[in-house]
Amino acid sequence: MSNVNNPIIKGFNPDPSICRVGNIYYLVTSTFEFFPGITIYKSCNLINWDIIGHCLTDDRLTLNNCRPSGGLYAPTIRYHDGYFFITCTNVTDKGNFVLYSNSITGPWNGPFWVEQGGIDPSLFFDDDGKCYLASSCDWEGKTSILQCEIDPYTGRQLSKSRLLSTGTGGKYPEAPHMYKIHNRYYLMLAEGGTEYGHMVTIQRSDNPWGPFEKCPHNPILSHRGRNAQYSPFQCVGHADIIEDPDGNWWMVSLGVRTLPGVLLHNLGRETFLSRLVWTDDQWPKINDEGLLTETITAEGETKNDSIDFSDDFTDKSFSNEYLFLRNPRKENYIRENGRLLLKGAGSISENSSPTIACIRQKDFEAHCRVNLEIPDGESNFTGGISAYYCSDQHYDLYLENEGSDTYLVFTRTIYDVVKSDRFPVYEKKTALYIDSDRDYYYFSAGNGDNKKMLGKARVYGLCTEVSSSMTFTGVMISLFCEKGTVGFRDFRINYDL
Ligand code: 6LW
Repeated sequence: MSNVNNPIIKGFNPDPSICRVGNIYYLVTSTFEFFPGITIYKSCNLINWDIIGHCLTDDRLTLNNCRPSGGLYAPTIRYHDGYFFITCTNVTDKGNFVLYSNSITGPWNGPFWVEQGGIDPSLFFDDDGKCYLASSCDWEGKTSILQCEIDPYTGRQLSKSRLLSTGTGGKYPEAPHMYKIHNRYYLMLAEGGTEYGHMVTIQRSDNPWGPFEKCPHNPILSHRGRNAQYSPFQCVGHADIIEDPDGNWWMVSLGVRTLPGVLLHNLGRETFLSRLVWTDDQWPKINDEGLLTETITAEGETKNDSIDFSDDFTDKSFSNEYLFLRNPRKENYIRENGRLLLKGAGSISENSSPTIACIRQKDFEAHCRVNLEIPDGESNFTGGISAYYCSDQHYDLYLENEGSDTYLVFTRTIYDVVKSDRFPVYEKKTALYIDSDRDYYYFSAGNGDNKKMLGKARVYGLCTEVSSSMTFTGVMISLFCEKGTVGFRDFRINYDL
Protein backbone atom coordinates (compact mmCIF):
# COMPACT_ATOMS: atom_id res chain seq x y z
CA MET A 1 0.00 0.00 0.00
CA SER A 2 1.14 3.56 -0.64
CA ASN A 3 -0.23 7.02 -0.12
CA VAL A 4 -0.80 9.26 -3.12
CA ASN A 5 -1.88 12.90 -3.11
CA ASN A 6 -4.94 14.72 -4.29
CA PRO A 7 -5.49 16.28 -6.76
CA ILE A 8 -4.81 13.33 -9.03
CA ILE A 9 -4.90 15.45 -12.20
CA LYS A 10 -3.30 18.82 -11.50
CA GLY A 11 -3.80 22.12 -13.26
CA PHE A 12 -6.87 23.24 -15.19
CA ASN A 13 -8.89 20.00 -15.51
CA PRO A 14 -12.47 20.66 -14.44
CA ASP A 15 -15.76 18.78 -14.68
CA PRO A 16 -14.26 15.28 -14.72
CA SER A 17 -16.42 12.50 -16.11
CA ILE A 18 -15.30 8.88 -16.04
CA CYS A 19 -16.09 5.48 -17.55
CA ARG A 20 -14.44 2.06 -17.40
CA VAL A 21 -13.93 -0.60 -20.03
CA GLY A 22 -12.54 -3.78 -18.45
CA ASN A 23 -9.56 -2.68 -16.37
CA ILE A 24 -9.05 0.65 -18.10
CA TYR A 25 -10.55 3.96 -17.06
CA TYR A 26 -11.16 6.93 -19.33
CA LEU A 27 -11.77 10.44 -18.04
CA VAL A 28 -12.63 13.66 -19.88
CA THR A 29 -12.32 17.30 -18.80
CA SER A 30 -13.55 20.64 -20.16
CA THR A 31 -11.46 22.82 -22.48
CA PHE A 32 -13.58 26.02 -23.02
CA GLU A 33 -11.86 28.40 -25.51
CA PHE A 34 -8.89 26.06 -25.93
CA PHE A 35 -8.24 23.75 -28.86
CA PRO A 36 -8.35 20.81 -29.45
CA GLY A 37 -11.53 20.22 -27.53
CA ILE A 38 -12.29 17.84 -24.62
CA THR A 39 -9.14 16.29 -23.13
CA ILE A 40 -9.24 12.47 -22.82
CA TYR A 41 -7.20 10.76 -20.10
CA LYS A 42 -6.53 7.05 -19.64
CA SER A 43 -5.56 5.17 -16.47
CA CYS A 44 -5.15 1.60 -15.26
CA ASN A 45 -5.31 2.47 -11.56
CA LEU A 46 -7.32 5.73 -11.16
CA ILE A 47 -4.16 7.49 -9.88
CA ASN A 48 -1.85 7.82 -12.90
CA TRP A 49 -3.46 9.46 -15.88
CA ASP A 50 -2.06 10.03 -19.38
CA ILE A 51 -3.60 12.32 -21.93
CA ILE A 52 -4.29 10.11 -24.92
CA GLY A 53 -5.88 12.76 -27.11
CA HIS A 54 -8.83 15.04 -27.59
CA CYS A 55 -12.28 14.44 -29.06
CA LEU A 56 -12.60 17.48 -31.29
CA THR A 57 -9.43 18.05 -33.27
CA ASP A 58 -10.67 19.68 -36.47
CA ASP A 59 -13.00 22.40 -37.71
CA ARG A 60 -16.05 20.59 -36.37
CA LEU A 61 -15.12 22.52 -33.24
CA THR A 62 -15.84 26.17 -33.88
CA LEU A 63 -14.55 28.62 -31.33
CA ASN A 64 -14.47 31.75 -33.49
CA ASN A 65 -14.11 34.86 -31.34
CA CYS A 66 -15.13 32.80 -28.33
CA ARG A 67 -14.94 34.83 -25.09
CA PRO A 68 -12.78 33.62 -22.20
CA SER A 69 -14.40 30.43 -20.84
CA GLY A 70 -16.96 30.23 -23.65
CA GLY A 71 -16.72 27.19 -25.92
CA LEU A 72 -16.78 23.66 -24.52
CA TYR A 73 -18.32 23.11 -21.08
CA ALA A 74 -18.53 19.95 -18.98
CA PRO A 75 -18.45 16.78 -21.09
CA THR A 76 -19.83 13.41 -19.95
CA ILE A 77 -18.29 10.11 -21.14
CA ARG A 78 -20.13 6.80 -21.15
CA TYR A 79 -19.37 3.37 -22.65
CA HIS A 80 -22.30 1.35 -23.95
CA ASP A 81 -22.65 -1.60 -26.27
CA GLY A 82 -19.14 -1.35 -27.73
CA TYR A 83 -19.22 2.43 -28.22
CA PHE A 84 -17.90 5.43 -26.35
CA PHE A 85 -20.38 8.29 -26.12
CA ILE A 86 -19.50 11.85 -25.20
CA THR A 87 -22.01 14.58 -24.71
CA CYS A 88 -20.96 18.17 -24.16
CA THR A 89 -22.01 21.79 -24.77
CA ASN A 90 -20.43 24.34 -27.06
CA VAL A 91 -21.91 27.48 -25.53
CA THR A 92 -20.60 29.59 -28.42
CA ASP A 93 -22.03 27.29 -31.09
CA LYS A 94 -25.29 25.34 -31.25
CA GLY A 95 -25.35 24.09 -27.66
CA ASN A 96 -25.56 20.43 -26.66
CA PHE A 97 -24.21 17.65 -28.85
CA VAL A 98 -23.33 13.97 -28.83
CA LEU A 99 -20.23 12.26 -30.26
CA TYR A 100 -19.68 8.51 -30.49
CA SER A 101 -16.91 6.19 -31.58
CA ASN A 102 -16.02 2.52 -31.23
CA SER A 103 -12.49 3.60 -30.33
CA ILE A 104 -11.47 6.04 -27.61
CA THR A 105 -8.90 7.49 -30.00
CA GLY A 106 -11.62 8.23 -32.54
CA PRO A 107 -12.49 9.11 -35.17
CA TRP A 108 -15.59 10.44 -33.44
CA ASN A 109 -18.92 10.59 -35.22
CA GLY A 110 -20.77 13.83 -34.75
CA PRO A 111 -21.31 16.36 -33.38
CA PHE A 112 -25.00 15.47 -33.43
CA TRP A 113 -26.75 18.53 -32.07
CA VAL A 114 -29.45 17.94 -29.49
CA GLU A 115 -32.63 19.95 -29.23
CA GLN A 116 -32.71 20.10 -25.42
CA GLY A 117 -30.74 23.12 -24.29
CA GLY A 118 -28.89 24.08 -21.13
CA ILE A 119 -25.44 22.91 -20.03
CA ASP A 120 -23.88 19.78 -18.53
CA PRO A 121 -25.66 17.21 -20.72
CA SER A 122 -25.27 13.64 -19.51
CA LEU A 123 -26.36 10.32 -21.01
CA PHE A 124 -27.90 7.40 -19.17
CA PHE A 125 -28.43 4.04 -20.87
CA ASP A 126 -31.18 2.07 -19.17
CA ASP A 127 -31.38 -1.74 -19.22
CA ASP A 128 -34.42 -1.62 -21.50
CA GLY A 129 -32.36 -0.02 -24.29
CA LYS A 130 -33.65 3.52 -23.73
CA CYS A 131 -31.15 6.37 -23.61
CA TYR A 132 -31.87 9.52 -21.62
CA LEU A 133 -30.20 12.90 -21.80
CA ALA A 134 -30.40 15.18 -18.76
CA SER A 135 -29.08 18.74 -18.68
CA SER A 136 -29.12 21.80 -16.48
CA CYS A 137 -31.62 24.28 -17.95
CA ASP A 138 -33.52 27.39 -17.19
CA TRP A 139 -37.03 26.36 -16.08
CA GLU A 140 -39.55 29.00 -15.06
CA GLY A 141 -36.74 31.47 -14.39
CA LYS A 142 -34.53 29.22 -12.28
CA THR A 143 -32.03 26.47 -13.00
CA SER A 144 -33.44 22.93 -12.97
CA ILE A 145 -32.63 19.53 -14.42
CA LEU A 146 -34.60 18.54 -17.52
CA GLN A 147 -34.56 15.16 -19.18
CA CYS A 148 -35.61 13.65 -22.49
CA GLU A 149 -35.20 10.37 -24.28
CA ILE A 150 -32.83 10.53 -27.24
CA ASP A 151 -31.33 8.40 -29.99
CA PRO A 152 -27.64 8.60 -28.99
CA TYR A 153 -26.48 7.76 -32.54
CA THR A 154 -28.20 10.78 -34.09
CA GLY A 155 -28.90 13.12 -31.17
CA ARG A 156 -32.58 13.09 -32.21
CA GLN A 157 -34.93 13.78 -29.34
CA LEU A 158 -37.48 10.98 -28.89
CA SER A 159 -39.58 12.53 -26.12
CA LYS A 160 -40.47 15.96 -24.82
CA SER A 161 -38.05 17.55 -22.37
CA ARG A 162 -39.58 17.26 -18.92
CA LEU A 163 -38.64 18.53 -15.50
CA LEU A 164 -36.59 15.86 -13.73
CA SER A 165 -35.46 17.66 -10.59
CA THR A 166 -35.12 21.07 -9.06
CA GLY A 167 -32.30 19.73 -6.88
CA THR A 168 -32.24 19.53 -3.11
CA GLY A 169 -32.36 23.24 -2.37
CA GLY A 170 -28.99 24.58 -3.52
CA LYS A 171 -28.76 27.21 -6.22
CA TYR A 172 -27.75 26.18 -9.75
CA PRO A 173 -28.55 22.46 -9.81
CA GLU A 174 -26.08 21.25 -12.46
CA ALA A 175 -23.93 18.33 -13.59
CA PRO A 176 -26.70 15.70 -13.52
CA HIS A 177 -25.54 12.09 -13.74
CA MET A 178 -28.01 9.20 -13.56
CA TYR A 179 -26.88 5.69 -12.55
CA LYS A 180 -28.75 2.42 -12.08
CA ILE A 181 -27.27 0.83 -8.97
CA HIS A 182 -28.84 -1.63 -6.53
CA ASN A 183 -31.78 -1.77 -8.91
CA ARG A 184 -32.59 1.88 -8.28
CA TYR A 185 -32.09 5.10 -10.24
CA TYR A 186 -29.67 7.44 -8.52
CA LEU A 187 -29.54 11.05 -9.70
CA MET A 188 -26.38 12.85 -8.65
CA LEU A 189 -26.14 16.64 -9.03
CA ALA A 190 -23.80 19.52 -8.34
CA GLU A 191 -25.51 22.37 -6.49
CA GLY A 192 -24.55 25.68 -4.92
CA GLY A 193 -22.70 27.04 -7.98
CA THR A 194 -19.15 26.13 -8.90
CA GLU A 195 -17.66 28.57 -6.39
CA TYR A 196 -17.30 28.29 -2.62
CA GLY A 197 -20.83 26.93 -2.04
CA HIS A 198 -20.31 23.99 -4.40
CA MET A 199 -21.57 20.54 -3.35
CA VAL A 200 -22.53 17.10 -4.62
CA THR A 201 -26.00 15.81 -3.77
CA ILE A 202 -27.81 12.58 -4.57
CA GLN A 203 -31.40 11.39 -4.79
CA ARG A 204 -32.94 8.07 -5.83
CA SER A 205 -36.10 6.63 -7.29
CA ASP A 206 -37.55 3.42 -8.67
CA ASN A 207 -38.29 5.23 -11.91
CA PRO A 208 -35.92 7.15 -14.24
CA TRP A 209 -38.41 10.05 -14.17
CA GLY A 210 -38.64 10.21 -10.39
CA PRO A 211 -40.09 11.27 -8.00
CA PHE A 212 -36.82 11.20 -6.13
CA GLU A 213 -36.11 10.59 -2.47
CA LYS A 214 -33.24 12.76 -1.18
CA CYS A 215 -30.25 11.20 0.52
CA PRO A 216 -30.54 11.87 4.29
CA HIS A 217 -26.90 12.95 4.51
CA ASN A 218 -26.75 15.34 1.54
CA PRO A 219 -24.49 16.89 0.47
CA ILE A 220 -22.44 13.75 0.05
CA LEU A 221 -19.36 15.85 -0.79
CA SER A 222 -18.76 19.54 -0.13
CA HIS A 223 -16.17 21.87 1.34
CA ARG A 224 -18.63 24.70 1.94
CA GLY A 225 -19.01 23.85 5.63
CA ARG A 226 -17.20 24.67 8.81
CA ASN A 227 -15.43 21.31 8.86
CA ALA A 228 -13.57 22.31 5.65
CA GLN A 229 -12.70 25.82 6.81
CA TYR A 230 -8.97 25.12 6.75
CA SER A 231 -8.87 22.57 3.95
CA PRO A 232 -6.42 23.40 1.15
CA PHE A 233 -9.18 22.31 -1.23
CA GLN A 234 -12.31 24.38 -1.81
CA CYS A 235 -15.23 24.70 -4.28
CA VAL A 236 -15.51 20.92 -4.43
CA GLY A 237 -18.27 19.51 -6.62
CA HIS A 238 -19.26 18.42 -10.13
CA ALA A 239 -18.61 14.70 -9.65
CA ASP A 240 -18.97 11.36 -11.40
CA ILE A 241 -18.71 7.87 -9.90
CA ILE A 242 -17.34 4.54 -11.08
CA GLU A 243 -17.12 0.95 -9.82
CA ASP A 244 -13.75 -0.78 -10.17
CA PRO A 245 -13.47 -4.42 -11.32
CA ASP A 246 -13.26 -5.54 -7.65
CA GLY A 247 -16.55 -3.91 -6.71
CA ASN A 248 -15.05 -0.83 -4.97
CA TRP A 249 -16.56 2.53 -5.78
CA TRP A 250 -14.77 5.81 -6.49
CA MET A 251 -15.73 9.41 -7.11
CA VAL A 252 -13.94 11.96 -9.29
CA SER A 253 -14.79 15.59 -8.69
CA LEU A 254 -13.44 19.05 -9.28
CA GLY A 255 -11.97 21.28 -6.62
CA VAL A 256 -9.58 24.20 -6.36
CA ARG A 257 -6.45 24.85 -4.33
CA THR A 258 -6.72 28.35 -2.94
CA LEU A 259 -3.89 30.77 -2.27
CA PRO A 260 -3.05 31.19 1.43
CA GLY A 261 -5.54 33.25 3.39
CA VAL A 262 -7.68 34.39 0.46
CA LEU A 263 -10.52 32.93 -1.56
CA LEU A 264 -8.61 33.14 -4.83
CA HIS A 265 -7.21 30.46 -7.10
CA ASN A 266 -4.96 30.61 -10.16
CA LEU A 267 -4.32 26.96 -11.06
CA GLY A 268 -7.89 26.36 -12.15
CA ARG A 269 -10.31 23.66 -11.12
CA GLU A 270 -8.45 20.35 -10.82
CA THR A 271 -9.52 16.70 -10.66
CA PHE A 272 -9.68 14.90 -7.30
CA LEU A 273 -10.35 11.27 -6.35
CA SER A 274 -12.24 9.89 -3.35
CA ARG A 275 -13.29 6.46 -2.17
CA LEU A 276 -17.03 5.96 -2.02
CA VAL A 277 -18.75 3.41 0.19
CA TRP A 278 -22.41 2.41 0.32
CA THR A 279 -24.20 2.54 3.66
CA ASP A 280 -26.41 -0.33 4.79
CA ASP A 281 -29.43 1.55 3.47
CA GLN A 282 -27.70 1.99 0.12
CA TRP A 283 -26.71 5.62 0.13
CA PRO A 284 -23.22 6.61 -1.02
CA LYS A 285 -20.78 8.09 1.49
CA ILE A 286 -17.53 9.92 0.81
CA ASN A 287 -15.18 9.44 3.76
CA ASP A 288 -16.72 10.15 7.16
CA GLU A 289 -17.69 13.77 6.72
CA GLY A 290 -18.19 14.11 2.97
CA LEU A 291 -14.78 15.73 2.54
CA LEU A 292 -11.90 15.15 0.18
CA THR A 293 -8.77 13.74 1.75
CA GLU A 294 -5.29 15.08 1.00
CA THR A 295 -3.98 11.55 0.48
CA ILE A 296 -5.57 8.40 -0.87
CA THR A 297 -4.35 4.89 -0.07
CA ALA A 298 -3.52 3.05 -3.27
CA GLU A 299 -2.51 -0.53 -4.02
CA GLY A 300 1.17 -1.45 -4.40
CA GLU A 301 3.95 1.04 -4.99
CA THR A 302 1.79 3.63 -6.71
CA LYS A 303 3.13 7.21 -6.90
CA ASN A 304 1.61 10.38 -8.28
CA ASP A 305 2.58 11.20 -11.86
CA SER A 306 5.54 13.53 -12.38
CA ILE A 307 4.17 16.87 -13.54
CA ASP A 308 7.44 18.17 -15.01
CA PHE A 309 7.29 18.99 -18.69
CA SER A 310 9.88 19.34 -21.42
CA ASP A 311 9.86 19.71 -25.17
CA ASP A 312 13.01 19.87 -27.29
CA PHE A 313 10.92 20.25 -30.45
CA THR A 314 12.49 17.25 -32.16
CA ASP A 315 9.15 15.41 -32.51
CA LYS A 316 7.23 16.35 -35.62
CA SER A 317 4.01 17.13 -33.77
CA PHE A 318 2.93 18.73 -30.52
CA SER A 319 2.30 16.34 -27.62
CA ASN A 320 -1.21 16.00 -26.22
CA GLU A 321 -0.20 18.28 -23.32
CA TYR A 322 -0.46 21.34 -25.55
CA LEU A 323 -3.57 23.45 -25.94
CA PHE A 324 -4.01 26.36 -28.34
CA LEU A 325 -6.50 29.20 -28.48
CA ARG A 326 -9.79 28.96 -30.37
CA ASN A 327 -9.25 27.67 -33.90
CA PRO A 328 -5.46 27.98 -34.29
CA ARG A 329 -3.95 28.48 -37.73
CA LYS A 330 -1.70 25.45 -38.14
CA GLU A 331 0.65 27.20 -40.59
CA ASN A 332 1.75 29.54 -37.76
CA TYR A 333 3.27 26.67 -35.75
CA ILE A 334 6.35 25.03 -37.30
CA ARG A 335 8.34 22.37 -35.48
CA GLU A 336 11.66 21.71 -37.22
CA ASN A 337 15.03 20.28 -36.17
CA GLY A 338 14.76 21.01 -32.48
CA ARG A 339 13.22 24.43 -32.95
CA LEU A 340 9.68 25.78 -32.73
CA LEU A 341 8.97 28.65 -35.07
CA LEU A 342 5.91 30.72 -34.28
CA LYS A 343 4.50 33.19 -36.76
CA GLY A 344 2.53 36.09 -35.37
CA ALA A 345 -1.23 36.38 -35.84
CA GLY A 346 -2.12 39.36 -33.67
CA SER A 347 -2.44 40.20 -30.02
CA ILE A 348 -2.99 37.56 -27.33
CA SER A 349 -5.34 40.09 -25.70
CA GLU A 350 -7.83 39.61 -28.54
CA ASN A 351 -10.50 36.90 -28.59
CA SER A 352 -9.27 35.79 -32.01
CA SER A 353 -6.82 33.03 -32.90
CA PRO A 354 -3.44 34.42 -31.82
CA THR A 355 -0.36 32.20 -32.08
CA ILE A 356 0.17 30.72 -28.63
CA ALA A 357 1.10 27.23 -27.43
CA CYS A 358 -0.10 26.59 -23.88
CA ILE A 359 0.78 24.10 -21.14
CA ARG A 360 -1.28 23.92 -17.95
CA GLN A 361 0.48 25.27 -14.85
CA LYS A 362 0.17 22.27 -12.54
CA ASP A 363 1.44 23.53 -9.21
CA PHE A 364 2.23 26.79 -7.43
CA GLU A 365 6.04 26.61 -7.39
CA ALA A 366 6.90 26.35 -11.08
CA HIS A 367 10.13 27.04 -12.95
CA CYS A 368 9.81 27.53 -16.66
CA ARG A 369 12.65 28.16 -19.10
CA VAL A 370 12.86 28.44 -22.86
CA ASN A 371 15.57 29.63 -25.25
CA LEU A 372 14.28 32.32 -27.53
CA GLU A 373 16.10 32.99 -30.76
CA ILE A 374 15.12 35.31 -33.55
CA PRO A 375 15.75 33.87 -37.02
CA ASP A 376 18.56 35.63 -38.93
CA GLY A 377 17.39 38.69 -40.82
CA GLU A 378 14.03 38.82 -39.01
CA SER A 379 12.84 42.27 -37.98
CA ASN A 380 9.55 43.65 -36.77
CA PHE A 381 8.75 40.78 -34.37
CA THR A 382 7.10 40.32 -30.99
CA GLY A 383 7.31 36.96 -29.21
CA GLY A 384 8.13 35.34 -25.89
CA ILE A 385 6.57 33.63 -22.88
CA SER A 386 3.40 34.28 -20.96
CA ALA A 387 1.68 33.31 -17.75
CA TYR A 388 -1.67 33.38 -19.51
CA TYR A 389 -5.00 33.12 -17.72
CA CYS A 390 -7.20 34.53 -20.48
CA SER A 391 -7.19 37.33 -23.06
CA ASP A 392 -7.96 39.86 -20.29
CA GLN A 393 -5.44 38.59 -17.73
CA HIS A 394 -1.85 37.66 -18.62
CA TYR A 395 1.76 38.52 -17.77
CA ASP A 396 4.28 38.36 -20.61
CA LEU A 397 8.02 38.66 -21.22
CA TYR A 398 9.01 39.00 -24.86
CA LEU A 399 11.46 40.33 -27.38
CA GLU A 400 10.17 43.14 -29.53
CA ASN A 401 11.82 44.81 -32.46
CA GLU A 402 11.14 48.25 -33.80
CA GLY A 403 13.37 49.40 -36.66
CA SER A 404 16.95 48.87 -35.55
CA ASP A 405 16.07 48.64 -31.82
CA THR A 406 15.32 45.46 -29.96
CA TYR A 407 13.81 45.44 -26.48
CA LEU A 408 12.93 42.90 -23.87
CA VAL A 409 9.47 43.89 -22.71
CA PHE A 410 7.67 42.85 -19.54
CA THR A 411 3.94 43.53 -19.81
CA ARG A 412 1.23 42.94 -17.26
CA THR A 413 -2.34 42.97 -18.58
CA ILE A 414 -5.30 42.95 -16.23
CA TYR A 415 -8.22 44.17 -18.32
CA ASP A 416 -7.55 47.77 -19.34
CA VAL A 417 -4.72 48.13 -16.85
CA VAL A 418 -1.73 47.42 -19.06
CA LYS A 419 1.78 48.22 -17.90
CA SER A 420 4.96 47.62 -19.89
CA ASP A 421 8.62 47.98 -18.90
CA ARG A 422 11.18 48.00 -21.72
CA PHE A 423 14.80 46.91 -21.47
CA PRO A 424 17.11 47.60 -24.45
CA VAL A 425 19.01 44.51 -25.61
CA TYR A 426 21.51 43.75 -28.32
CA GLU A 427 21.16 40.00 -28.48
CA LYS A 428 18.47 38.25 -30.41
CA LYS A 429 19.08 35.03 -28.48
CA THR A 430 18.26 34.74 -24.81
CA ALA A 431 16.77 32.33 -22.30
CA LEU A 432 13.45 33.52 -20.86
CA TYR A 433 12.22 32.36 -17.48
CA ILE A 434 9.03 32.36 -15.45
CA ASP A 435 9.33 31.28 -11.83
CA SER A 436 6.32 31.30 -9.58
CA ASP A 437 5.27 30.81 -6.00
CA ARG A 438 2.01 31.51 -4.18
CA ASP A 439 2.62 35.28 -4.22
CA TYR A 440 4.30 36.22 -7.47
CA TYR A 441 5.22 35.33 -10.99
CA TYR A 442 8.88 36.33 -11.52
CA PHE A 443 10.14 37.04 -15.04
CA SER A 444 13.82 36.79 -15.93
CA ALA A 445 16.06 36.69 -18.96
CA GLY A 446 19.73 36.03 -19.64
CA ASN A 447 22.15 33.51 -20.96
CA GLY A 448 24.25 31.05 -18.98
CA ASP A 449 24.83 32.28 -15.43
CA ASN A 450 23.47 35.72 -16.23
CA LYS A 451 19.84 35.10 -15.38
CA LYS A 452 18.51 38.50 -14.39
CA MET A 453 15.08 39.19 -12.91
CA LEU A 454 13.33 41.93 -14.86
CA GLY A 455 10.09 42.10 -12.97
CA LYS A 456 7.45 40.33 -10.96
CA ALA A 457 3.68 40.45 -10.77
CA ARG A 458 1.16 39.28 -8.22
CA VAL A 459 -0.43 35.86 -8.68
CA TYR A 460 -3.78 37.42 -7.67
CA GLY A 461 -4.14 39.16 -11.05
CA LEU A 462 -4.34 35.79 -12.79
CA CYS A 463 -7.05 34.34 -10.56
CA THR A 464 -10.50 33.18 -11.65
CA GLU A 465 -12.16 35.38 -9.05
CA VAL A 466 -10.71 38.52 -10.69
CA SER A 467 -12.56 37.86 -13.97
CA SER A 468 -15.44 40.08 -15.02
CA SER A 469 -17.38 37.26 -16.64
CA MET A 470 -17.66 33.73 -15.25
CA THR A 471 -14.38 32.04 -16.09
CA PHE A 472 -13.47 28.45 -15.38
CA THR A 473 -9.91 27.94 -16.59
CA GLY A 474 -6.42 28.11 -15.01
CA VAL A 475 -3.05 29.66 -15.75
CA MET A 476 -1.23 28.33 -18.79
CA ILE A 477 2.54 28.64 -19.23
CA SER A 478 2.70 29.67 -22.86
CA LEU A 479 4.95 30.47 -25.81
CA PHE A 480 3.56 33.11 -28.12
CA CYS A 481 4.26 35.32 -31.12
CA GLU A 482 2.15 38.34 -32.04
CA LYS A 483 4.19 39.75 -34.93
CA GLY A 484 6.86 38.45 -37.34
CA THR A 485 8.52 35.09 -36.66
CA VAL A 486 10.28 33.98 -33.49
CA GLY A 487 12.03 30.70 -32.65
CA PHE A 488 12.11 28.69 -29.42
CA ARG A 489 14.33 25.83 -28.25
CA ASP A 490 14.34 23.59 -25.23
CA PHE A 491 11.13 24.43 -23.33
CA ARG A 492 10.96 23.12 -19.77
CA ILE A 493 8.65 23.46 -16.79
CA ASN A 494 9.82 21.97 -13.49
CA TYR A 495 8.11 22.03 -10.13
CA ASP A 496 9.34 22.07 -6.51
CA LEU A 497 7.54 19.09 -5.05
C1 6LW B 1 -20.12 23.58 -15.72
C2 6LW B 1 -20.85 23.51 -14.46
C3 6LW B 1 -19.76 23.85 -13.58
O1 6LW B 1 -20.85 23.52 -16.87
O2 6LW B 1 -19.05 24.84 -14.18
O3 6LW B 1 -18.57 23.33 -11.70
C4 6LW B 1 -19.43 24.89 -15.52
N1 6LW B 1 -19.49 23.18 -12.53
O4 6LW B 1 -21.38 22.28 -14.13
C5 6LW B 1 -18.25 25.05 -16.41
O5 6LW B 1 -17.29 24.07 -16.13
